[in-house]
Amino acid sequence: MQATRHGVTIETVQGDITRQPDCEAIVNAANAELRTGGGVAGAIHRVAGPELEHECRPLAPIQPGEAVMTAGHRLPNAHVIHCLGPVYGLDKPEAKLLGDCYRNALRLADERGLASVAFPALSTGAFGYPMEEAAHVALQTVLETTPELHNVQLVRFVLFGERDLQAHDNALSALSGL
Ligand code: AR6
Repeated sequence: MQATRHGVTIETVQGDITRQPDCEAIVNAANAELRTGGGVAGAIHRVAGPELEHECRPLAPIQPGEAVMTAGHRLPNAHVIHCLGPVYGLDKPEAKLLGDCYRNALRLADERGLASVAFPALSTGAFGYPMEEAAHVALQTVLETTPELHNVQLVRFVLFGERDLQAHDNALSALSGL
């Protein structure tokens, strides 16, 4: 599904975040130490190679809601934006912290002049955020941030499963009036 607001196209696809060669940056569902891990972080670090952890070391630790940028190393993307999502039920208020991740990642990409960013569904795996609630926060935040973006023209949500894609499509159509 696709919607365009203020010159920014927001799209949802099913796939793997490490296989988005047409995006200048991909977003990592990071841990505070910016080390490799399970899920998205494991997949990104595996493809990027050990140079990514090396570059991350002086940037850690990060706080929930924060975003930092590195190079993509052996990934097909020039940049990785590392976000620490909230742990559901622990880091509060969850919705504010999850929204901060999307807002801060988009602002960082825009400041660096990037045109395209791909996000996974932050916090919805190991961190336990329910998919429907997380999809609503993610889409709402991206839609709200579009008026302030000068360089970013494409925001892609890359969802692992069919139901995850459906949750994001539902949120996008409800929020954008599609
Ligand atoms: N591409 C797209 N989505 C994926 C991929 C992939 N390759 N792999 C998993 N997902 P998670 P979190 C989905 O756990 O909840 C890590 O161990 C997955 O199905 O990666 O923010 C870190 O080290 C889920 O819907 O991120 C942290 O400690 C979503 O991506 C912690 O987990 C996010 O799942 C971060 O937890």
